[in-house]
Amino acid sequence: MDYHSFSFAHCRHIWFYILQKIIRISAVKERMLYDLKQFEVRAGQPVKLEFVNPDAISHNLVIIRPGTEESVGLEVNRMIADPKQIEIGQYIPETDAILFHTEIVPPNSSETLRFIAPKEPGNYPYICTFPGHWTIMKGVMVVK
Ligand SMILES: [Cu+2]
Repeated sequence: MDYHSFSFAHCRHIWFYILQKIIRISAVKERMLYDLKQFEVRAGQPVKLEFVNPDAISHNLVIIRPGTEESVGLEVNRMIADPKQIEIGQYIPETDAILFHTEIVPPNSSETLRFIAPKEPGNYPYICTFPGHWTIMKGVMVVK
């Protein structure tokens, strides 16, 4: 169940807030890195993830299925070669390998993602799909 199919009535239940995992990840200034390389959540746990970008260039945060880093990255590379995609400027390939993602977050701004962690335990990579970043700018969400 993803966040969007989670009804508001449930969200307002006190247990939702008690069980919710709050994560804050920042881009590292002048480096193509996240300040958090790994975090843990429980399977099916509500997650509030704040992504902060204090850097001078744009970044995003894209959570993908285990083992799909290479294939998503290659699709991003293909998008970069497409002038139409550069104009759109979001670099989110149409693939079910992508579970949750922020928009491209401009310098000195942030975006908060709310989602329900996958039910399947595993290592879910998160990557920045801004052109040229995905091979370096990444981390792992460990679902237990
Ligand atoms: Cu980036």
